Amino acid sequence: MSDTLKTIPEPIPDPASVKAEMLKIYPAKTRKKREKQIVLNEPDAPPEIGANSRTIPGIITQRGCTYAGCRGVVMGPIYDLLQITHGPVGCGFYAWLSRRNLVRPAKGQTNYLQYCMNTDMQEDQIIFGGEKKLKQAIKEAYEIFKPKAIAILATCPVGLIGDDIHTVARQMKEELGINVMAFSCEGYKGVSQSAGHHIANNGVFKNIIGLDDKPDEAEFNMNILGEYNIGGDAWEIDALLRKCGIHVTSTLSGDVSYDQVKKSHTVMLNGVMCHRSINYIAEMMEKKFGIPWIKVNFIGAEATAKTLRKIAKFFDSKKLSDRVEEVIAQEMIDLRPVREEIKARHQGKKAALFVGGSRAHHYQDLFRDIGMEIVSAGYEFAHRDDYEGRKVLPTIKVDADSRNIEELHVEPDPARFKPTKTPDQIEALKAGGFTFKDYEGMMTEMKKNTLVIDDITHHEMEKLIEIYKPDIIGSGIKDKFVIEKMGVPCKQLHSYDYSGPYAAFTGAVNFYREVDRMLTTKVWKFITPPWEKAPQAAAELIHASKMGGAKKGGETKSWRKPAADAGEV
Ligand code: CFM
Repeated sequence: MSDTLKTIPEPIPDPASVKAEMLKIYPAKTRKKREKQIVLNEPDAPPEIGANSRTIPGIITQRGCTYAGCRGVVMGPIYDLLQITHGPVGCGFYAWLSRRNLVRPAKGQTNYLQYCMNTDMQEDQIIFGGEKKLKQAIKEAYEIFKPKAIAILATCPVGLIGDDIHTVARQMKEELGINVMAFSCEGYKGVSQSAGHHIANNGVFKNIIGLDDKPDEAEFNMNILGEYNIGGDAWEIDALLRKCGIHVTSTLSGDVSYDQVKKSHTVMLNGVMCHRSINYIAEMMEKKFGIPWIKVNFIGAEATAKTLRKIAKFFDSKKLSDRVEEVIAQEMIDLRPVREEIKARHQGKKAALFVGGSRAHHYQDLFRDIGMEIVSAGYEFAHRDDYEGRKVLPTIKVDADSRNIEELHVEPDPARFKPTKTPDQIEALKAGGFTFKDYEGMMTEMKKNTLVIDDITHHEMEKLIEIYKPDIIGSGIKDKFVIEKMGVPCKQLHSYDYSGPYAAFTGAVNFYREVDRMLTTKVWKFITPPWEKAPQAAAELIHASKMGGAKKGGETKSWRKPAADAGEV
């Protein structure tokens, strides 16, 4: 990247003063914490960012809970594993199809995704314990569905009252003769859904992976880890790899069956899409079975081409490399004209991204494909390595919240540790510039001085919009309407609302068109952003925050108030 490219063009306000403006309104303690979570980027030597720490009470965060990360994210898409939420019905409902992790089970295969299985915990169970009801629910579910396996997922009250779901699972496993596993993924277990990913990774690794040693017959056989088939993304990736001659045994966890997960240790390579949610399984599979993992990214045309070439290089086959080049060339024939046409309309426009633990990085490529600038980005719950790169892993302090989550001790399997590559082959690949376990993080690919904001608050988002006036924001449902009421289109990048897929080449074209549609629609002209409705109030707010922030019992005047009563600061 050249130096001129790394510097933000002139019209964008100075990020240091934007940061100061965002922080001004906070009480000292909050400001001190948030200060560490908002940094000015330095791509060559990313500065340390505060991440994976507790959200301050009272701040409006976009984060979800540990149960959501375990039940909703990693476990949810395994479609024929019967999953019972032990807890109140609201938690069960929350994990019921809201994420759009689509499935297309083959004929005759079971699909439990359309059900919402829940113990419907009531006051009675909170006082006298819920184990009896849980056992009843498992028996009832077994009698009706006769599933291959059952997972029990804990919600907050389960941990608070001390229900022993692991003993229940053991007893039921013996009684029913099927695999029954329990996940202590109470919502409060960690600071965000990230802890839930780790708990799910541990559970899947201990209880499912390795149960079937028979590999699929394929010359080039791999898993895609950390891909959840939102809006059909995994289908695009699978179809593209198939075109190249690469077989995917298991996509963890997107449109995947329990039986596929059981044999996912029989592949030659793991490609990690979302590093945040699944790096644990990738690491453990490498240690136990000798399967190397590499970072892949199928979001964006250039990123997809780069990933295909990287996979081909790993398999070290001329036939595969030639085929990959042919496929890329073919796909680009369709993609290029659409991209160029849309790029001409939106070159230089500004985007900001605040999503989860990987998409705020991956989707930058898609916006750059059509010539757009990323003015600011951040994750909701990622760790420092997702921002600064895996090289910082040894320097990350393990706090009490992280210590809460079990670290499995994994040894090479005496019979099944069969490395795909010899140490010499690995060294030769590395010498040629190939990188294993290589996630470099979001910051190395962002421009110098762009604002990187972890766990952004609504207040900071509003400030960001007011000052930067981005043309589009990629974010989630919790802030989508706040953003759109300010006159800025928001591309919902979690479930994609109603659209997608956005992965691979076909998905990229869908995304370019969607962004084009959102940026060119005239609807935004009918919305008067608050600062135009009450410019006086906006000016006063800025003045008030310069003078030290909150006034009158902690209440601060906001430009959100109608102009009529916005005068008495
Ligand atoms: Fe990984 Fe995800 Fe994400 Fe994630 Fe998620 Fe998601 Fe996400 Mo929503 S696993 S970290 S916990 S890519 S549900 S499919 S979109 S926040 S950026």
